[in-house]
Amino acid sequence: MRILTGFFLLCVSTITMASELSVHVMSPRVRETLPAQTVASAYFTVMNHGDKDVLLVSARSDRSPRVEIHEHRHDNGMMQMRKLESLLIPAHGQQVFQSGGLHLMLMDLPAPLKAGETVSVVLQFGDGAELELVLPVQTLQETLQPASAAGHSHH
Ligand SMILES: [Cu+2]
Repeated sequence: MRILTGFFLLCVSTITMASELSVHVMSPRVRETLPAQTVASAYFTVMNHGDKDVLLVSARSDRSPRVEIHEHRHDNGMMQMRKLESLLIPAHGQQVFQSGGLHLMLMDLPAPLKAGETVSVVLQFGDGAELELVLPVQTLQETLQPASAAGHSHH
């Protein structure tokens, strides 16, 4: 569940180590794709137990060439999806990725995601720290229930 990247070889700082211990992800899961669908939404709750704000800057996956941070918002009565360049996880706070709100979007999937498989997603934070999640692929119904997925990643 832990990745040591080249960053740690280049620069081991106390800030990195502090935030590395402060971020915590619960209930990671990704929705299965429908036939001909080439995008999938991933959900989880990311908590920051530290005293400093943490910035989620990007994500990558073994199943998708491009992963974006998206949010849904209502605009003039229309549901719009918007790409975020980064997302702040406040000190002692959390961000909930869930259906109809924040989600990671796995784009341009070369192959469908089927319920029962797992997908690896690596979250990248502003200080260079990374956290790998293993997300079970779930059906639409399952992904609507935040507490249904077991899974817990420490960082
Ligand atoms: Cu999206």
